[in-house]
Amino acid sequence: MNEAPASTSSQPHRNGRLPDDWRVVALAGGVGGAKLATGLQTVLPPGALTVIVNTGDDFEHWGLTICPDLDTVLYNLAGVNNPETGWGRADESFQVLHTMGLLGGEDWFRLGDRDLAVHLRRSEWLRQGLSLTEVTDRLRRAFGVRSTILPMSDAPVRTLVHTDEGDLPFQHYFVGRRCEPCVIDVSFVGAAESELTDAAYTALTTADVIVFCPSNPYLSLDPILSVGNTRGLLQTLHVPKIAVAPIVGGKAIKGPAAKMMREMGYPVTPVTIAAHYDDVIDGFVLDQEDAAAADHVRMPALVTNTIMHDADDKARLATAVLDFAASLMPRTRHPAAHVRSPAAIG
Ligand code: FO1
Repeated sequence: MNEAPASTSSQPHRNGRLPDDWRVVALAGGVGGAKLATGLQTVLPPGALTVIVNTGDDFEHWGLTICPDLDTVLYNLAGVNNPETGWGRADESFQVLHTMGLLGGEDWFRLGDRDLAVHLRRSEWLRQGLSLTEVTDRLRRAFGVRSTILPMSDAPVRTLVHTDEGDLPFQHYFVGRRCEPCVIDVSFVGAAESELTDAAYTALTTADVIVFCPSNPYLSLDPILSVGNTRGLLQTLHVPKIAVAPIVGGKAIKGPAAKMMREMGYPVTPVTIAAHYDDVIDGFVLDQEDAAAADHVRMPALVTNTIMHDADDKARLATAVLDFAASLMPRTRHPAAHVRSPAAIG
């Protein structure tokens, strides 16, 4: 089966400074991460991209295992995502959800009919004893996606949002309560005891470039960094590690990142994001609207247009990120010789 209506595999890949055989790993959450991952897939040679995806948003619903971020990345890389929401399928219907509501079932989380088939199949394969990594790869192949998609962990990790209304499981905070409660802190239940999958570990330790996609740092990328000793592992990897700011002009590109930052007492600027990743990245990309903030980022910074409306925007940003990574290469490959440029220190 190939569910993808149109593979992007025929698109030419970039001819920048990055060698063709480089392996790129993207760390991604939901919609923002999936957009940049799609751009990276477009501009890289087939098979060069691996996306390690947050599974802290996963939950059990209708007796099924739902993995929203894995599915968002899958649908975007396959080109079958809903372009308005960024999550879920295009050309979706909601007959099952409607009937579920009529039967008194839970209908606050909008599972579409096409989407539901993925949850049914995933849950069936998990019950048969396959790992989430194996299930995700089966789905990837079925949808004709040429990039590797990996869950951060095969063991359950569940994001818990500590709010002024008490502790809320992630989807109850995000969808059920529309991110309205005031966030005090976030924790990742099971993360410390779990570990990166072998596939994710190998991808990271053999990567030539690691990209932190413009996902919510606190809800989407922190869960990945919190799995076992992933943060410590990243600190030891001397390849360009580039983060793209999800905050532009004092607002989140999408989702509750800016609101959460205010609630947790952080200035809503890309500088806060760069500082958050300070120990694990060596390059930072921020939007041209925030050009002045680049002077306050304590590492090499690239100022560019980070807004991704369409496929060209995604490819353009991906190319800019990869070229920036290539420009950092000599310094990061030889950390002893790493000299920060005075202009970038600010
Ligand atoms: N987000 C919503 O805001 N409302 C929904 O009803 C909803 C349903 C949904 C179904 C499948 C799926 O894969 C994602 C879905 N999302 C929905 C998105 C999801 O909750 C969030 O985007 C992520 O978990 C955050 O990255």
